[in-house]
Amino acid sequence: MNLTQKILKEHLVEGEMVQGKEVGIKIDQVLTQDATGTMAFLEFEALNMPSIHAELVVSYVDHNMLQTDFKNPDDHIFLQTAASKFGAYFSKPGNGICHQVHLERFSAPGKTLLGSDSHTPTCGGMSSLAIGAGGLDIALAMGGGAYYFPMPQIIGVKLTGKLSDWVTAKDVILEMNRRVTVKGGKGKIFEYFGPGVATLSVPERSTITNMGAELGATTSIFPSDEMTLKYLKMQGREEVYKSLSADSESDYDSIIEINLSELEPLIAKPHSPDNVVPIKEVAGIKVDQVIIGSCTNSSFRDLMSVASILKGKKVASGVSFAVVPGSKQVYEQIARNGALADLIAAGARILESACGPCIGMGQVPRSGGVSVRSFNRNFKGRCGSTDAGVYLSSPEVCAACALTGVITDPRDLSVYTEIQWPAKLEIDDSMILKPSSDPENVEIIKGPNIKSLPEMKPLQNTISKEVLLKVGDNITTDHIMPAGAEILPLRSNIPEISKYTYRIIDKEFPQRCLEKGGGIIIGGENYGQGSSREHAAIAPLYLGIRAKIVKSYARIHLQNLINWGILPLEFVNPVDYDKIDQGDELELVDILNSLKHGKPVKVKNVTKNYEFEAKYTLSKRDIDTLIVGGSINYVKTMQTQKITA
Ligand code: MIC
Ligand code: SF4
Repeated sequence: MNLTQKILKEHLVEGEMVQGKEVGIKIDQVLTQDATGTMAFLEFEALNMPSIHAELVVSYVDHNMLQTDFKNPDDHIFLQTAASKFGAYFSKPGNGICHQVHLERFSAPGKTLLGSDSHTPTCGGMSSLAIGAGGLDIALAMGGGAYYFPMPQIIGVKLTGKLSDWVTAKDVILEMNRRVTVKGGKGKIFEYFGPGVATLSVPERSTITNMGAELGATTSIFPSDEMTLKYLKMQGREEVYKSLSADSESDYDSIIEINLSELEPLIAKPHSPDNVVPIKEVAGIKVDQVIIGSCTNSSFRDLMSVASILKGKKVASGVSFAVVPGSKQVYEQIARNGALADLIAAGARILESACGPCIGMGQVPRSGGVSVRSFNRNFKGRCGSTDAGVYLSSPEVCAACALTGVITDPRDLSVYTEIQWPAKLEIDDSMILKPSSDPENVEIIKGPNIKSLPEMKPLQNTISKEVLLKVGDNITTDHIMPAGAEILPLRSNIPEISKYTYRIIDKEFPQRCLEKGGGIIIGGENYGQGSSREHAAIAPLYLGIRAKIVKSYARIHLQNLINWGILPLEFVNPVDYDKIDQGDELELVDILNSLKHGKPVKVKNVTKNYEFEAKYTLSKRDIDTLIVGGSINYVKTMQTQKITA
């Protein structure tokens, strides 16, 4: 067996490990972050679950960090009290980005981890089977429920050779993005193996598995070996170590080979993480801003490398340069060993440990500006400006650009220095709070920004509605429900946040939905790629969207639509996509019967007077969930059935 199959087998509670068939797995660890966590905990409450049953649940605060009014601090205290009452650990604001902290302090080889964030696969670098999901799936897993998903194909990624100086783990995943594209990983798990693996440290492996999210993959994973043990020892957690790997090469559905020695520094151009070219193709472009940080590249290794490049030098006059340490541990470590002083002396603006600019929380580039970042996503508008161009590259490339003021191949810089890791890192878990030992007496504090969940209604047999929006391929959840400093604080207030739905594409969309009493959305390939935010399903639901018809869906968004009772249909014939226009009146008939019998749904275009068929990729559980109006209703129905039985 390969490593993925081994972990899945050990956690399988339902189904068969046959590609495409639904499997249910036991989840050992759960992580939430504040921007999705408020919903996850409200949903956990709505499901009437008295307390947490998963082995470990950690609630992180890392996204909504700006406290410009009461909203974000209200969310923080809600999350802190809810964690304390229900039995979760709480990582305080300032302790770091969920994925970085989880990797350092909690992840363990062979564990399953479900996280309400699409970059949860970061812990795949620690040999965890780590999957991102929407809030409702998270709420169920916190209660001890299984996580269901279609059994993916397992793709082996064989690494040979060794990275040359100035070529990094980021270049490995950028190369994967270049080859596989943002939609090529759907329904796949990428499992790394081969002699090159041993040359990569755990944080480097985690850079690769983190940005595997940008392939649309279910997750990515590395074996657990001497490097894993070394990292766990530095974290003082060697007791969780176990050696894990695949049995043999022949165990993969297919194999991709990457010779690390042949890679060169790469960069993703605006506005997609798969728009990857060798750095020399864009070298010389003037740069206005450089930022190092995000869950992809903000580890001790990354910041030490940047500090050693900048030591004794100054950032170019035209560049605004910011550094965002990934965790308190990283921050404290570089402060104590002097690297922070080197960064400050070079002219860096040091931010608190958080997602920050990666999610548009500050540091928006100037109009038409060029920003080079060590992040994982450069979707249009995500940085807070729709006309700025964001490039994604390694911390080393970022440092080179900061020094010269233009896009620069770091190989043109000075001599390369190896990073020296200490035998043991600064360990201080005082910002991770344990759950209360007296939960009965903990009061959950809900400020005025925390509103209740929208009502979920059973699916109707006929939907007769207008097409209120038609969009193209690769629409991201950042398009559907943008983030940023203005909108993110509304994550626990659906009526308010719904006013921003599709804002980047069509500002009038929410108003149109309200005027028309809801409608249908038409989309292209890979619809809903990117983040796990279920607000991209809940806000349209609140506006009256009950069905979408697209060419294909991204994994997490599809599950979020099902969980919230929005009918996710797909075109059988792509030509039908071309024939529909925004404003057409569609009639979806005999929906319930079609779903129950596994038949396509008939759609009549009333405006243009023709009919076509729409298909769906849904398991029996998904269909039952949709019919009753989403996961909360489904679980309640199951609970009632159990009681009456
Ligand atoms: C992101 O990187 O887009 C986010 C913000 O971390 C999201 C979660 C969210 O929208 O809250 C993700 O990746 O899932
Ligand atoms: Fe935070 Fe950015 Fe990572 Fe998302 S991708 S978890 S916003 S650092």
